[in-house]
Order: sequence, then C-alpha cells, then structure tokens
Amino acid sequence: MLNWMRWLPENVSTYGGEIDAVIALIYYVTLAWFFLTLGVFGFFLIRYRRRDGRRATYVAGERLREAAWILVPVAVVLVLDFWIDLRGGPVWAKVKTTMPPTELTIQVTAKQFNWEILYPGPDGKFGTEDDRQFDNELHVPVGKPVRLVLKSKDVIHSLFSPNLRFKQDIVPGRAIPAWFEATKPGKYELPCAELCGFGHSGMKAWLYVHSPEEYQKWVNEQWASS
Ligand SMILES: [Cu+2]
Repeated sequence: MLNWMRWLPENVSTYGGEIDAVIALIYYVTLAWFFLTLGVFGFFLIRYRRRDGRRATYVAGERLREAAWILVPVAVVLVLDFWIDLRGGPVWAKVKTTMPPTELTIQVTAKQFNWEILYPGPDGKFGTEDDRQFDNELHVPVGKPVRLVLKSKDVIHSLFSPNLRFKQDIVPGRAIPAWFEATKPGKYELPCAELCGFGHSGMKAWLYVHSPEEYQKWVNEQWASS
C-alpha cells in the first residue's frame, strides 16, 4: 500500500488490502476534484476581480453554455462515482455476500455495554453442554476463516475491527452472519461502532489472534474439564 495510507491501522485481514485499495481510489478522486475545484475558483476570483468600469452581471444559467458549468461536472462526478462502484462492488460481494468454508463459528452477542462471545465447543453445536462464553474476548487462530453470527439483546450495536477492516451493524431480532481471516497473531481492539447508550464509549472487546499451536493450547485449556 502507498506510503501516505500508512496512517490507517495495520491491516491484518486477508481482504483488508482490497478494501484499502478502494479507500485509496476514493482519496485520489476526492483529492483531485478538491484541487481542481479550488483551482478554478481561485483562477476566476483573480481573473474577474472587481475593477473600475466593469459591472457585475447576473447570470441566470439558462443558456446551455452557462448550464454546462453545472452539467459537465455532474457528468464527470457520475462517471467517477461509477468507477468507485465498479471497483468497490466486487470487494463488497466478497466480504459481505460470500462465506468461505470454515469449521469455526463463533456467536457474538452485543448488549449494553458488553460483548458476549460464545463458542460451540468440541461438538461444534450451539446450545449444548460444552458451549463456553467469554466476555469481551474473541480468540481465533491465524490463517483460518472465522464465521461470526452477530446478535443483539437490546439496541443496534456495531462490531468494528479497524485492523481486520471489519465492520458490521448488529440489529436486535436478527442473526447476521459475517466472516474474516486474520493474517497476523496479536491483540487487537474490537470497539462498538454504533452509538448505543451512555456506556457506548467503554463497550470494547479484544481480538486475540493466535498461532495455530497457541490457539489449540487455549482451546485445550478452556475445554479441559469437558
Ligand atoms: Cu454498542
């Protein structure tokens, strides 16, 4: 990724690079447009500045030559918009509408103001004896797709991982599937990204990405008694 994009949090997601590329494109488009508009404005300000003997005229914009100052930029903005859609569409489809095959499904339930992280246990089924719940701790192995099922007990929340380039609203009454695959072990923030009440700013979980051996060790410790 480009140097000036480094202010973004470190990307540790398989699809993060594709999302960053769309963000970069949006920056290029808006930056170029920003300087172009300001440049034209600045030029006209100087070129047509107040001078003795020159009266200001009222332009109604009814003639096509005048309206073109609006119509041409509108057309260009539309084309740029479609360009962004064209680049962003496939990324959206990959991240939001497909689900890679995986054995690991974790249920994340949001509530004011905590994250309940539920693992199905060795039998892989929810609602059985060996389920284990952890508050505000999401443990996953590196290099494996992880499927999440997102639920809420009260209001709308949003699970956000800046490092994974992952963000998904959670709506009460729905079980929303989502996925990610982490590429680097570490501990990363998981804040709530939807204003959900007075404790919203403190509603934060941690994502622990483990190496495969470390993850297995963690699993063995948690389910040692079952
Ligand atoms: Cu919240």
